[in-house]
Amino acid sequence: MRHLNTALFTLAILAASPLAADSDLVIHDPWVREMPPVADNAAGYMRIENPSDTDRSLVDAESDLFGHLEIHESVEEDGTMRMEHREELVIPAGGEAVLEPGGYHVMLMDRHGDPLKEGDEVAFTLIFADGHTQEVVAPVLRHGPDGEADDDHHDHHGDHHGDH
Ligand SMILES: [Cu+2]
Repeated sequence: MRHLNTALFTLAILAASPLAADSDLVIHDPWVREMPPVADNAAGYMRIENPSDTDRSLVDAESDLFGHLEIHESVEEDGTMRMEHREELVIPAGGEAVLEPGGYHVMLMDRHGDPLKEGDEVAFTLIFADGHTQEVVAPVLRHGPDGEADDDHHDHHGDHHGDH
């Protein structure tokens, strides 16, 4: 009986730990930019809050709707926006990381299904360096939560993806 109890207790810990880890990061206002019909790639944005006392590091992401996801940062060079692949995005302890047009984003690449349209929702999973994961369900928006203020970035972003 004692062995059985120990086994059950271990299972309970294994089952509970991913949930406990998930709950210490808070995803705010996730959204994915509506795609032009010809595009295979889309960009996802959000704010990730880390109320814990350890730095966390976003290293990857995956989605059933896309073949390949990457962490990108848009950088301006000689007046032109382009995107660079980043190995990680650190969310500092007690702080936050902001993914927004013109900066960091989750790049959803190699679309499997129909292009994303405003009103759709996209589910993807954030993967952290410590092995924990976080599910995100993001609405697809044409202009983002702030309206039209970021349209300049959008145009550059869209142009870049057309080159793929
Ligand atoms: Cu990108």
